[in-house]
Amino acid sequence: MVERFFYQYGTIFSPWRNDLPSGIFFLNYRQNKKCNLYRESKNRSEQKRLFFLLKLPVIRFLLLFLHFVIFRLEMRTEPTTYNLLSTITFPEDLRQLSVEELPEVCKELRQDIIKEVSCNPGHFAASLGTVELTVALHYVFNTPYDRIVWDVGHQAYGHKILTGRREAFSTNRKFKGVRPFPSPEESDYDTFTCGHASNSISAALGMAVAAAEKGEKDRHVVAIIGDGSMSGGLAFEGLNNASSTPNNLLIILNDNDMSIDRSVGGMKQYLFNLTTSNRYNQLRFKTSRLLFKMGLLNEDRRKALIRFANSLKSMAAQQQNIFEGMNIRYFGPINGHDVKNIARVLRDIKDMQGPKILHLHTVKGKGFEPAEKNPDIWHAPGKFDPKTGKRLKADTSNLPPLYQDVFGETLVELAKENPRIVGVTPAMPTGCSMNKLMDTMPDRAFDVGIAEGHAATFSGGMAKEGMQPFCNIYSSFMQRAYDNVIHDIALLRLPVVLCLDRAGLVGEDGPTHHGVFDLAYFRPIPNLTISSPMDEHELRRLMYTAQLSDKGPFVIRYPRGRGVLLDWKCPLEEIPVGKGRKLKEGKDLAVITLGPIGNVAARAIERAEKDKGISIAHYDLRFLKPLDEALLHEVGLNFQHVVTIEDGVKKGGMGSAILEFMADNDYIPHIRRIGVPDAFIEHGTIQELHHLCGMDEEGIYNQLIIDS
Ligand SMILES: Cc1ncc(C[n+]2csc(CCOP(=O)(O)OP(=O)(O)O)c2C)c(N)n1
Repeated sequence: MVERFFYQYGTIFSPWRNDLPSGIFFLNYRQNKKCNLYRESKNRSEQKRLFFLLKLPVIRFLLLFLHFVIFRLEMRTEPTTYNLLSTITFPEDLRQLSVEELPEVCKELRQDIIKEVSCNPGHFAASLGTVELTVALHYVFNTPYDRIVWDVGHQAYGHKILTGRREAFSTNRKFKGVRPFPSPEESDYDTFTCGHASNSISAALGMAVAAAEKGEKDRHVVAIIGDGSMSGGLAFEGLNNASSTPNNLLIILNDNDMSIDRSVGGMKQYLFNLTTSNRYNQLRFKTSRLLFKMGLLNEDRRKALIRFANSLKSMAAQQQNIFEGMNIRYFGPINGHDVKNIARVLRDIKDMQGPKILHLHTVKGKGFEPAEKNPDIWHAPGKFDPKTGKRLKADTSNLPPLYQDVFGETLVELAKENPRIVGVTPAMPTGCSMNKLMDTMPDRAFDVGIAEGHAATFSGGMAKEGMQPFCNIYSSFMQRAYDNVIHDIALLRLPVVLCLDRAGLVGEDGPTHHGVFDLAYFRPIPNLTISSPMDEHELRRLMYTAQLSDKGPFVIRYPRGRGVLLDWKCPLEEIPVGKGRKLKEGKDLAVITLGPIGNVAARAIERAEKDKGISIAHYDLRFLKPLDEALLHEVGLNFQHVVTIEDGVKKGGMGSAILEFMADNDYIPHIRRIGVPDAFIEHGTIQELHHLCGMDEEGIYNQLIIDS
């Protein structure tokens, strides 16, 4: 209303309009014209009128200021327009409403998500696509007694808002605030760990079977999984088991044809082609219910009948429904944005015996036009203007590049020279900048879907046949491919370059996404080379080195975010494998670092030397495996005090390797290890978390001066 008033009465220079410069110019032009008129005007009333006109810009400015204040207040306080949402604290409140009121709840919920995420960034488009589903689920099911298991959990913002966290939602993803993904430690409505894709079916099946074991016949369990996550191997394992274990699990397939980037692979095509008629399913459901009531059908006969009906249907449609082929009853596809219909269908099917799947078609980013048009960009868009959809991006032109972009650009450069190079990514082409290779050489880059284990083994297969794969997997998701790396790559010493993006603490995505275990989990594996660059030049040189002949499996880990060099395009040169560098001489203390945290350590060393007059040597180890034994002998022989610093868990990582080396070689320096402690680290900015773990400049400095 306020907005409309000001637009109507001429706030030419409204901050929400893009035409600010031209607006001001227009104003100045009119102003000059009026001044001349004033000077030339003869009678008093005309002068009065023109005087008022001259004051208009001032009045306008005051009105604009008022407008701005009101707008800020509106953004901060509870909008009065939330007639229904403001009455819902928990799903019990939602369940008091009539079905007719649900569309309004959805509208307000969507508005709230847009408002909140625009100023407190997080995952966005996925939650807009599940608004209707979320409302219908909490309306129909008796949550939290009934269990809802979200897959990944990036689509569950609506769920958080409806389950007691509406007020706190402005702290979403902030240090000590609402967690980035549903977590049972935060709420009873969050039933399982969320973060890594494709686990919902297995977890929910476990819960459904547990409920049956405990005799809790009235407890329902629902898994919600996206089409992208459905492509993960774990989801298929869950489906396979669900089809043969007695259970009443309901799986909801949230099909928006998107992963973070566009969905890929056969499952996507399959879902697209699925032509099962909604009417047919409705008819079959109603008939079987009638037959049950008449006593003509029981559970045993039902299964045989379903199989018979499925085969008839497949014959008619000339297509087998993959789910029904597994004895999982299939419903849909239905419109995922018709909340009343979803609620009705859920009511109809919730008490059916046996596993079932409901297929929803949804639009990622629904209700926010820019997000509907570009759901990949709007997966996690950063801050934006909720009215215009303009993303508020900081000027990064004078900043060092993102490590992921250095990877992406260098890969293209290398691939141009080496025809054996191919790129492999499990569903993260944009996230790891493999899209650069995809754009330049589409036939040499492979997005294999959310399938980390497969990505590793697939790379192994290509390497076996003479290709040189660069397989890029986020450090925390690489946990999924542990056996594949040992069994399908390391054992045969296949030359796969495993690039671990997002290694170290990653910030707001929290404990499920921190890439802190890789050094510890890869270190015991024979045949692996494990490296971490301290800066962009080192990353490029390591990538170059890794693809030279006979290097075997080669791990390169680097963090989320930006490097330290503006001029990052150095010549590509070989680095001797297993060779670290002495960055600085010193007498009193040796600091050994691995990876970019070495830059923070260098600053702390400089301060400590200045403040305390101590002399500190600094070594960049570069390779965790093989260890630079000459470098470590030098340290063991010359230093009583050693500090190791790594952006990974202390237990089993680089510090542990150095402790072992010193013990094995009878050196007895006092070793202080800086790294991630033996705990799951919460979410917050990377700076906050480094501070928490004593890994920021201050924390390192304090450790360095302890013995001085
Ligand atoms: C094991 C694993 N690999 C990769 C990711 C990164 N990731 C987060 S969301 C997402 C896309 C999920 O797609 P879908 O399940 O279809 O959900 P949508 O975003 O389309 O709603 C991916 C790849 C992850 N969370 N877990």
